[in-house]
Amino acid sequence: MSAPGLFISLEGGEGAGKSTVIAALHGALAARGRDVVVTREPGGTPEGEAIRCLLLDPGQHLHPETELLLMFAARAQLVRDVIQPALARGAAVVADRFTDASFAYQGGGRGLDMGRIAELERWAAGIKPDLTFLLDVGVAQGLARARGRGGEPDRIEREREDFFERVRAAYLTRAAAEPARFRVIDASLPADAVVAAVQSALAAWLDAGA
Ligand code: Z5A
Repeated sequence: MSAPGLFISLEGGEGAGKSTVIAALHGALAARGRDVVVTREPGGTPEGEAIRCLLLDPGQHLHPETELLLMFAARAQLVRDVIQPALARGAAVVADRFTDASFAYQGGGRGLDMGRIAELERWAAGIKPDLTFLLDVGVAQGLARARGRGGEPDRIEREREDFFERVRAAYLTRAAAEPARFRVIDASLPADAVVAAVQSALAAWLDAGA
């Protein structure tokens, strides 16, 4: 019998360092013999990547409701085409963002009703991660890192600092409300310390019988 699937998500604001941590999570799970599938949102399927281009294009003017529905449209496709089939065959899915991002950015950042987002979560996504790492870093520090990467900021990266402060607050509120699912990691630390904290929390969770 194959091992049951594991669904792990990674969340955080700008410059939290998700890319480095994803690679470490992949390595740690593969070292335990897991088949690992990494996804990203918005995107992760051909249809979702097309939606991502629209969402991040600075030339688009999207209403908050449009933005929310497009996030869920891409997610609905990803869940059905990639995540559910992977979990069904016993893989570990590592998601670079999932529905918590919609609560944080569209709920916290844009001020949309959290109850409406919860309805979409039930209907369009239909699943929740088993474990969520929230990489938490102060907004100014995260934005400085993201800007240090160079390149033109996308449509959402062009938001003001107060938007990202609301995003961060909404993430922390969700983490406090669901302590069994969330692990909040201090992402202000150097990258190797962040990776070590995530690996240790993952090992503890797996060893506890996840
Ligand atoms: N969004 C939304 O609004 N609603 C939703 O439902 C979903 C998403 C799913 C695209 O997401 C946008 O969509 C995003 C949220 C929104 N908007 N914004 N803004 P994304 O995940 O594709 O984009 P992102 O958040 O901008 O991710 P990213 O650019 O890949 O960031 P990251 O992975 O967290 O950061 P990084 O590239 O790993 O690190 C940034 C830089 O900092 C880089 O140069 C690193 O070398 C450096 N770094 C990383 N960690 C450290 C540490 N610990 N110390 C020092 N320097 C570091």
